[in-house]
Amino acid sequence: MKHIAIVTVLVALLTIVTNYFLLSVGLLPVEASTQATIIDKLFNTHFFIISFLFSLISVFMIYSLIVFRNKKGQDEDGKFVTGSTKLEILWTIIPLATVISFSYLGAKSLAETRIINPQAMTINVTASQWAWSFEYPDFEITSNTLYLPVDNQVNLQMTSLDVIHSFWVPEFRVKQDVLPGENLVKELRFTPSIIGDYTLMCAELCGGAHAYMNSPVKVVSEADFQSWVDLESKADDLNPVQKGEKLVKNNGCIGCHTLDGSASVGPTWLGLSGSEKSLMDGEKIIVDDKYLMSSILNPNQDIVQNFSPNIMPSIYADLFSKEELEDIIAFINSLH
Ligand code: HEC
Ligand SMILES: [Cu+2]
Repeated sequence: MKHIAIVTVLVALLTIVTNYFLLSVGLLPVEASTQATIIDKLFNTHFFIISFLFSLISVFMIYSLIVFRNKKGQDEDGKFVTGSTKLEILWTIIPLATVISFSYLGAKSLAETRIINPQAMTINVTASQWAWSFEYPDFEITSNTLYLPVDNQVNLQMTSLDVIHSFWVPEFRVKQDVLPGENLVKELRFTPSIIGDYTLMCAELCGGAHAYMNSPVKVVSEADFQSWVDLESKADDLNPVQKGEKLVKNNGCIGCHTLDGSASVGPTWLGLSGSEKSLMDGEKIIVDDKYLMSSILNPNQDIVQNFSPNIMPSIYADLFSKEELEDIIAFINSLH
């Protein structure tokens, strides 16, 4: 009985210490959505159970190793113990009850994170290799930064143009795979609760530049959101270069092309126009508007040396109007 009392005290102490360590080591980033609070409650319960099980096993093991060691000169066989029905019933019922209560807690929390607010703002999210684009149908705005008004539920309607991607902002805790296919729209709802800058990451390995498939997320006050909407809605007054810049940033080109001369999946656009380029078939050309236009419309026609064919999507002929293509080319021409 003395041993059981000592072990119980040791298990309790080690559980508290381990749990304190797990909570203070900063495993989870800040809780920045109402859903995060619900999910972290689950996480914290798990941390506690993990600490308890860890302590239970290691204390029993180490205590037995030390206290019940063979004394010097003691070499007879140990006591022979057959099964204990009492113990076996106990260690079946306790884990079973634990697992069942967790499934209840899990289902309840999942339902809580999915409560629908009919006033939620809808945003259409499009993922592609390797960029995110956000369309706000209420305001006719398309952006490559996800702007969210604080304390308002958003309803993301998400689809992919190519492969499976996954929407994940660690601070919001919720995550949703984004699937390709005409009618495969995936929904994700959450309510950001802390004003600040976050990063959206793709959480599904989706090809060469997957690791760079990040987008800024800005949670702002209601007033700041309104002024952003007003500013973006004036986009019609932009000149062609500014329009082109918006188009390339909103349509994923920057996932593969850089604007600062550094290498990426595709050639950089800095100093592109007017430069001499070697193509894969050995031909040399001077980059002009005509070449740029055909590079965007038929990416597999002229392949730039040292770059791979069949990487740049052939979807832009359908995606852009002639005017938009000219804006894009004006923007590329402005990069010197
Ligand atoms: C998935 C990656 C990817 C995306 C997205 C992409 N490109 Fe490309 N792009 C490439 C690659 C790789 C090349 C080089 C091979 C070739 O010539 O097709 C290229 C070549 C080009 C060239 C010729 C460049 C040169 O140096 O001669 C232009 C212009 C271009 N892309 C424009 C665009 C525009 C505009 C968009 C967005 C509307 C875009 N690309 C989106 C990968 C991409
Ligand atoms: Cu991705």
